[in-house]
Amino acid sequence: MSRSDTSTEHAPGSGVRELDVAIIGAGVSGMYALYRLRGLGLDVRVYDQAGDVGGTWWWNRYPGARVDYPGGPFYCYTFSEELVREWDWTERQPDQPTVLAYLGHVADKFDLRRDIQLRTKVVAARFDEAAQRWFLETSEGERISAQFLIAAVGTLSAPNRPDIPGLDDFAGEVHHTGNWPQDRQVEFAGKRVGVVGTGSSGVQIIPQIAREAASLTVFQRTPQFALPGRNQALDPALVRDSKENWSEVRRQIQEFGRPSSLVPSTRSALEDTEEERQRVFEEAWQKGGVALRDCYRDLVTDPVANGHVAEFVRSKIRETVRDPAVAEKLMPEYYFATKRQVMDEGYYEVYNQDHVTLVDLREEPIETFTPDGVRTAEGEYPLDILVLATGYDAITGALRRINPVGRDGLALEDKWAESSRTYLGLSVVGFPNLFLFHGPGSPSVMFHMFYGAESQGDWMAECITYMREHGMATIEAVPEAEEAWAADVQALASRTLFPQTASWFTGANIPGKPREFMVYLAGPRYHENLREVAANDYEGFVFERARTGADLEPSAVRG
Ligand code: NA7
Repeated sequence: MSRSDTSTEHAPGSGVRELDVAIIGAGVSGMYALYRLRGLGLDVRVYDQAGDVGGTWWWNRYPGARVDYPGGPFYCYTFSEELVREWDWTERQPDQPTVLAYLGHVADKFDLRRDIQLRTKVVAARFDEAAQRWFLETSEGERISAQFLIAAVGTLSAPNRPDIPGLDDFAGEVHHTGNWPQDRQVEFAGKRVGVVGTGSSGVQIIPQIAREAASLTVFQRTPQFALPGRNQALDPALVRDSKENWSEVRRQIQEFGRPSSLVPSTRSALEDTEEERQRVFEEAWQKGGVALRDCYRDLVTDPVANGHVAEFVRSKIRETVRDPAVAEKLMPEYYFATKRQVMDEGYYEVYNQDHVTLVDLREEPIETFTPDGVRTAEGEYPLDILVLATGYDAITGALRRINPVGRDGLALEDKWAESSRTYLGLSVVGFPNLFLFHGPGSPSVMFHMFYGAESQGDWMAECITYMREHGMATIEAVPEAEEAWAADVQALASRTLFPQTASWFTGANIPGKPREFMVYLAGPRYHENLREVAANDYEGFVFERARTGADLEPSAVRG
């Protein structure tokens, strides 16, 4: 964009809304950023395409959706003890309506809604170098100029609709789990239903559909290691104690990403005899949740240890599924727990029901969808409803779809064509004054997501305050810092088995996406790093003073 264009866009009376900070996304991170930055007296506004706050929890309202981690009563914001005390979690794995109600409560409690604009999609974002500001356009035709742009767009929010021949010709209902109808129940009763995908969403919805449908056909590409969630009512004593000792719980979350009662064992699986290992595995299996993944320290780092636990789970699948041929199709082959751990409530048992069919796409690929259903090399599967539980263009997808344009006309899509580089998982060279929540190279989905949002949000708030105190207009990471950070992310990952598995952690589920591990695996160290970078005057960043006259001077921090 030329400078003359810019001056027209930002001229007073040109219909451009001026903000200090524009935030995209009203989920967990976006709401925290609004709360925190508005507390500094900044003029902040959040834009979200959804009909209410809640982000991923607003969109994912398919039957069976619940927290896929035994998180209750710890799956929540940690910053406000008052908030902790007034909300009563009742289940170990809270369900979607409960989490959504909680997030709605947070929005009301902190009076966030007045600065959240719903049903508004940000369709374009570009950095205006002359003005040192971001310029946005929305689906509602609005134009916004903001000194800072914060992408709180979610890690699992850009649905992956697979490119399967004939999909658009299918005449029945098609629903993606991540974009479930908001205004009505999907009626499965008496219907012939097909599900593509057996990740967390598929494994959660399949038993629910099996309960109602006339027939259910599951199209499986990769068998999963699903662990029994054993969701249950929370012990009231645990809830009470955690409320009473919240500052200690918060300290543990900060240190370990979870309360210390859930911290993995420090013992190696190879220190134990086979008999002892089986006892430990069995005990963890009965406990449910991720206890099995955490019962030894080296299950995701040592291939031999991993082999032991993988074989244990396979034996459980064989015990549960009565037809040995079906059980064989369900045998996972990748390294245990190197895809996002799936938690089930009666998933394997579903395959003992006569009206449920498992189609192994490795042996029997889909040739095409037809108006009536699916055709594979082996036959036809007539369907009334198709559920796509096919996941997401994870971690980078939502922001890539907005495709912000930074300095020198650099589009994020091009910047990230080969590698989704960031500095600290929250800043990108070439994109001044853009901050990311849970970006690639941050601990994101492998640490406490609420705490992570608070820590990053606090960092952003302190950074903006620092800039205003020092009269700086822009901040941008330097290439050397970005390079070093990317190397650190990969070095940490290479000590584990994660990079060896095709998963959404590595971008392998999306054709053409760079193949690299996208999560920073040392959560506690990450948050330490953020604090150190700030304490060292934002090491790894460069600042620029305001270039032109008084109209471009940043407004003073109020309050
Ligand atoms: P996931 O975990 O990415 O699972 C998606 C599933 O869909 C997985 O089984 C995929 O097989 C399958 N898939 C994707 N594309 C296709 C095509 N083209 N054909 C057949 N099968 C396909 O997404 P979820 O929504 O289940 O879970 C995402 C996160 O949300 C989860 O981790 C929780 O944190 C909540 P694949 O394994 O790629 O071979």
